[in-house]
Parts: sequence; C-alpha cells; structure tokens
Amino acid sequence: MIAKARELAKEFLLRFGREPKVSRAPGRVNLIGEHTDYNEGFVMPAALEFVTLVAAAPRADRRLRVHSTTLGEMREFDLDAAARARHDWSDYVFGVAVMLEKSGRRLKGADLVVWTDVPLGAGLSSSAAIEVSAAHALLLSAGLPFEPVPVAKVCQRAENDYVGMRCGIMDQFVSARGVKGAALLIDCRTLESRNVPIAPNLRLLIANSKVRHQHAGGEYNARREACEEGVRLLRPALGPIAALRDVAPDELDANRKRLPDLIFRRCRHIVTENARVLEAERALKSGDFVACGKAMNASQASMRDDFEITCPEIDFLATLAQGLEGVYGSRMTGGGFGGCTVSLVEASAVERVTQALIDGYRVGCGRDGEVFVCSPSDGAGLLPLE
Ligand code: GAF
Repeated sequence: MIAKARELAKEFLLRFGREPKVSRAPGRVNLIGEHTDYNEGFVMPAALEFVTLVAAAPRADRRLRVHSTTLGEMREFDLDAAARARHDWSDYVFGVAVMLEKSGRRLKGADLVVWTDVPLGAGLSSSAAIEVSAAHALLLSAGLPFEPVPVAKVCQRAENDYVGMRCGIMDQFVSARGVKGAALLIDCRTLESRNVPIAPNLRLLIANSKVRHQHAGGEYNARREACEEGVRLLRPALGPIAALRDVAPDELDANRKRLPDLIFRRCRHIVTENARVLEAERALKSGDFVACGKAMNASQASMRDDFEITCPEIDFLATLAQGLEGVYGSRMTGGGFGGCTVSLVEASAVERVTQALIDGYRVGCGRDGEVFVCSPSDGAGLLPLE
C-alpha cells in the first residue's frame, strides 16, 4: 500500500504541482449483526485490507478540487456556496465536507486525488471508505484532529442527509476505528466498542457473488421503516421503548398478535440477530468456533426467511460453504440483495474451500464469483510515504 501511496503522491504532484499527504480508510466485512445498527443494537464488523486512498494538500482559498483516478473524472466544489448533491461519486466527498463544516469544524480549501481497491457495489462499504478517507484528508489539510467516533458520525450524516441513504453507523465506525487482527463488537446505541481478536488458526473468507440488485437502496430504507413501524406498534404493550434494541425475543413473541406478519418477521430478525451477535462475541473470545459458526448460519437463515434481504445466488454460496469441511459458518455480509458472503474457515482449509466455492458457484449459478481471504486491518490513518 505504501508503494501505491507513493504512486498517488507522484500523480498528485504532476496534476497539482505540490506534495500531498496520503490518507487511507478501509472497507469492511461484517461477521454478524445485519441491519441491527440503525435499531441501536450490536454489530461485529472487521476493517478490510481494501482501502480508499486520498492524496491531499490545502489551498489558499475555500475551493475543493477532487480527481478520481478510478473514473478519470474531476469535480469542483466551493465551501462557501450552497451545497447541492450531484448524485455521483463526488457526493461522498463533498457531503462529508459539508457535514464537517456543519459540525463546527472550519475547513480549508484543498486539492484531492482519490484511488480505491475496495470492490464497488459488493456490499463491502466502498462508500464508507471514501467518506472516512476524505474526512481524514480534509481534516489534515485544515490542521484539525481526526477523532474516529465523532468523525464516523459526521460521515454517517453525510450519507443520510446529503447522499440520501438512511444507513446506520457500522460502516463508518469500523472504517474509522478498525483494529488489525480483530473484529469490533460495536454497541450502536452507546457507540462503545470492544476488540474481538480473530484466532490465528481462523480465516475470514469472502465470496463475491458479483450480483447487485438495482432496487437495493429502496429495499434498505423499506426495512428500516418496517423496524420503526414495529417499535410504534409494540409501544402500547412494552412502554416507552426507543428502538428494537429494547425488545427481547420472548417479549416480541408474547406480542406477536399486535403486529402484521411481515412486520413481526422483520422485528424477529433484529431481536434474534442482536442475541446472535453477543453469542458470536462470546464464542470467538472463548475459542468456541463451532458456536460462532452456528450463530452465523442462523443469521443467514434469518436474513433469508425473516428479513428477506438475500437473493438466490447468495443463498447458494452460503449453503454451499456451510456444507464444506473446515467451514464453521457462512452468511451474507452487508446491506443485502447481492454482494458477498463471509465464512469462518480453518486456515488449513482455505485453498480447498476457495476452489469448491468458485467451482460450485460456476456450476450451480452459471456465474464467475471471486473469493478472497480477509485479514482484519486498522482503521483510517495517514500513510507514510518514506
Ligand atoms: C449497510 C449500511 F450502510 C449499514 O449501516 C448497515 O445497516 C448494513 O447495511 C446492514 O447491516 O452497509
């Protein structure tokens, strides 16, 4: 990555005629805890080695100029002019700039060059990676500190209010605050996190189905609304609950008749998923990998049957992995409707499992997937160029 950062710095020098600093922020894989973040519940993601780099240097005025090496496009933005989303990649950068300023952080103008190797549209949080990396670069250019959790909240706000996606805090949090060699158990209500080390004999294997359903954004927001509706309907029975985080699985069961079946099933996914995240944390910390795998498999079934956010290709990959020797558990990771699965695998089985997934997917779904091992990495930071 340092070689890539140097290359990017050179490109910056050629384009803008001065030396930049290079910020990095990773994408993520979520081990377990899907759609629980905006229900104020628990999640357990890890930061990936795939990152977005932003080379940046301050300007004397209040203009931002951003070049994407991936798309070969340049966009400009005036920090003092009215903010208007353009509905393209630059919204992630300018949205973050707008929200940093709204949070009281006075920015300087800057030139930026962006590069990424986070697979786009694969459910591995390419958007959080660009937001957090841009935030790091903009703050550095302005001589302001990068505080991971507050900055993650600003980036989430950029996505909610500028880009228009009602995401939770998970992706930005782990991109800002991830820890090498560990997943993070994040309490999305208190925003406290605990490191959950991944044992040396384990590997996180990601299988990219290369399927992405077009209506994913609308379906995501619809799931969020269903959860909010569940809370409204449960309040008369359970008192002043703020979110599904406050509902235990047996309380939900006891009030089943208060909810339409669809809303009940959406809520059941969330309340049981929260319990599974805590069980997976316990299991990983005590070396009980079989129990962790069981929780992952149950999560996959719940996403498929209750929350209905999987798709046939993802179900195929997860079921295939679950039946292979050396695999403890497998499930879809991320927002859903395509993207990737994550499997917890014995290190010694990685090659065999990888081949079985590639071959099986081609035969079973007629598609070429992609499988890679993920080593949990650190969250955002400055890359040394020396
Ligand atoms: C997307 C969102 F951005 C996250 O906040 C989270 O809700 C996730 O989907 C589902 O767990 O990545």
